[in-house]
Amino acid sequence: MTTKNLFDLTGRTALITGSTRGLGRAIALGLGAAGAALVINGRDPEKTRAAAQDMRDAGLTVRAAAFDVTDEAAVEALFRDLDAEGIEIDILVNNAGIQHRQPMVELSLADWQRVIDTNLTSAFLMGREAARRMIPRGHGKVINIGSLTSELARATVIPYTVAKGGIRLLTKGMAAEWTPHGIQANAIGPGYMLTEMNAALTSDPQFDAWVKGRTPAGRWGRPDELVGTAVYLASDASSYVSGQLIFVDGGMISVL
Ligand code: GCO
Repeated sequence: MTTKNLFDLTGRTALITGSTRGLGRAIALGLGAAGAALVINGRDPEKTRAAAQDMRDAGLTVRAAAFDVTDEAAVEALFRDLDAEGIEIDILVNNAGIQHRQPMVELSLADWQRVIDTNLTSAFLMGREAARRMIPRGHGKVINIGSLTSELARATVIPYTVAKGGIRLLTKGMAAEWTPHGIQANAIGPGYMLTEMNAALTSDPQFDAWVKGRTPAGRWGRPDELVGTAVYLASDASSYVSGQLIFVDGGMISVL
């Protein structure tokens, strides 16, 4: 196999949760450009349909899948539908996530649970269904989207921090149980990226200055800067890599 082919995803199908916008959309476009057929997801049917059409207009093979990744029955139904359509998921990217910025002493249980369910439990629900099908096939890729907060806490985003910390260990758990079956489970830890979710931060001059000062690269990251790592972890190039969390953060996690 040539080095170029190592990263070729032709003939593979990737399901990316939360891929109508932001990091998920960028990762989906990147995996598609590497040859993968795509199943893209969002909660809103119209936004998911529109995003899928945009990607088709760009020449990609795309199936829209609008469902709530926190709803166990909806996740199970989605995979049953894919089974019925003969669509086998080779690559699962657990990207769906929300943010909620509030000090813990003011935080409601409902908001805590909502963040944990969306950012962590969904990865379990999606991973379980995908692995049930990957294990008999003897191969598969799971890529979970973590965060700098998979390692370090930031005040006012503790449910997110806890969920992303859980993603780090869930990834190791998936590796422990599924690598023996030919599946590699890894995670990507994005740094401070230019996304809608971070709009309140990028528009705050003080926070913007902090990110630029705290990051060796001296800037926010672009969503497309995750694509190389995503293609690597989705491809044969990472066939002996499992349980890892790779930070794509301009060096932020590595410096004081
Ligand atoms: C925040 C941000 C972060 C980033 C990212 C950093 O409020 O601190 O939303 O959580 O999005 O997760 O890695």
